Amino acid sequence: MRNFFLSLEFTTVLFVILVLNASKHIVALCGAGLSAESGVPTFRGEGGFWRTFQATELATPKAFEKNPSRVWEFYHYRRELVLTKKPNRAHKALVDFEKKVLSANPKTQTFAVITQNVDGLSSNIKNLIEMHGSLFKTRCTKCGDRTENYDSPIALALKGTENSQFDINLPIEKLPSCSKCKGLLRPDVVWFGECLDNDILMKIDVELERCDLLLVIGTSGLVYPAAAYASIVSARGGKIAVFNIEKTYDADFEFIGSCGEILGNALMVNDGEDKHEVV
Ligand code: BV8
Ligand code: ZN
Repeated sequence: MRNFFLSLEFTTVLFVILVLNASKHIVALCGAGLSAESGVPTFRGEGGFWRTFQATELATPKAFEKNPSRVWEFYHYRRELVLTKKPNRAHKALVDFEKKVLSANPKTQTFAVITQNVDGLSSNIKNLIEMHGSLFKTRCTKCGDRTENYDSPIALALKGTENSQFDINLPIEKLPSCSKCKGLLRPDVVWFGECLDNDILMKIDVELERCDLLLVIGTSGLVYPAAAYASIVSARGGKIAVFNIEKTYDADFEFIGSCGEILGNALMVNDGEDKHEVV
């Protein structure tokens, strides 16, 4: 451990001693960059495009109303892609850090993970808030039933559409339907222009209210309400530490690099061995 500690950059040592160990209520706010190393495309990178559409164009109630088949082809494509992916070292670092906080005796800290990602790759975290929902949950547009669903494909008619560059325009009756009322299902994610669930907003408020250290990991900070959380925490005197391959927010601590590379060190959960693949 001593040699490992000595190998750490000075800023990391300062961060650990002055901030990480001294903080009581730590929150990690995560974005697409957290899953980049797992091979999940981010929104802003070239992965932000699907067929000829901007991802943000299709993640709207209007797009679903206008062409539910196209939107389901889009979500089917992302489900099938993510089903082939695994959590990476950055996901593991957050899981290991939570274990450390929960097993500390006496318990001196709390830790929560708020993710904007809908890929489910942080599901090993206990205190997890998936603020924008999940690709693997559906909601019935008729009876409102919400269900977890990992079927592949989620509807037979969607099989193979993930490789097509053109719209398939499936009829509604061929799209995912509700097991309770046969109504049309939609992905249980928050679309642009839609409000977040109240219980999610309340849980987030509780964590932000007491947060004295916000770890901002792999997010461009352009989508609200998540984009406002760093300024909310720093306005309350909390510290901000950013982990990103490029400069995004003004922060108390900026760790520039791939979060898979740098997060484990900064959270002191790397045992010095650099394991790429997380089983
Ligand atoms: C709402 C689910 C009430 C669906 C998503 C105030 C001002 C202006 C606009 C608004 C505002 N309030 C509300 C809005 C409207 C809108 C909004 O914010 N628009 C933006 C575009 C300006 N917000 C909403 O509509 C929200 N609802 O506020 O309701 C309301 C409504 C209307 C008007 C007022 C109030 C709902 C937003 C949720 C939308 N759903 N996802 C789906 O996924 O299909 S958002 C989706 O996009 C993601 O969840 C995420 O939130 C966002 C993408 O951002 P990132 O995750 O940060 O990804 P990005 O690619 O941008 O960046 C990746 C970063 O990682 C980069 O910085 C990169 O450098 C870095 N990186 C890459 N690789 C690595 C790395 N870092 C480290 N390591 C690496 N290896
Ligand atoms: Zn239903």
